[in-house]
Amino acid sequence: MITAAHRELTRARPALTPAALLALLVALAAALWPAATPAATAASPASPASAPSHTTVAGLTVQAAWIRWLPAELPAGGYLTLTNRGDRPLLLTSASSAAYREITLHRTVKESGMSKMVKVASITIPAHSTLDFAASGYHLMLTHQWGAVSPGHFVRITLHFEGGQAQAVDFEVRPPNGSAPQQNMNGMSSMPGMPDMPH
Ligand SMILES: [Cu+2]
Repeated sequence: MITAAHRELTRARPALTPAALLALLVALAAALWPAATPAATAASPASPASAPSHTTVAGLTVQAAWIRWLPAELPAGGYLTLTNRGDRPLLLTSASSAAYREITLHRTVKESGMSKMVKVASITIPAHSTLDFAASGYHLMLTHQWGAVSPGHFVRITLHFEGGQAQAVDFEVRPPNGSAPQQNMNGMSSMPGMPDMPH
């Protein structure tokens, strides 16, 4: 059909100018693009915020980074322990990954005896202190998974701190029960009901 149209055009205008040819090619590309889009999206690690950054933040130590994976592409929770050996507080302001389209900083709070998750703008790790996300009620809420993420994999997430510093962290993906030697209990108590929670 495209070939026929092209022939038609060629016949109608024997003197097809380079400009007209270019316009035709652009139109052709546009017509073909939608079909190519899903595959391109699935394979593409490019999200505006996920430019790989392997910078390390001075004085920061990362331990026990893991993700509670849930089936059916339900939102997953990311947990880790951050130690700030520096003299200034570190302010975690966002996180990004090629594996998830959206990552938000969440805290589980109790309200009228019910626990619910609230979005927080930042998480502070005071100078010379350790913050265990699970124990403190924090988690990274990972939504809109891109591509294959399943238990046994590692997912790289970049933590962005105030002042432009970034730290890439590899999170171990674990099954819904956590199977986590240390974080299991805390993680379990902070996540039930998660899929029903409004965001
Ligand atoms: Cu959450």
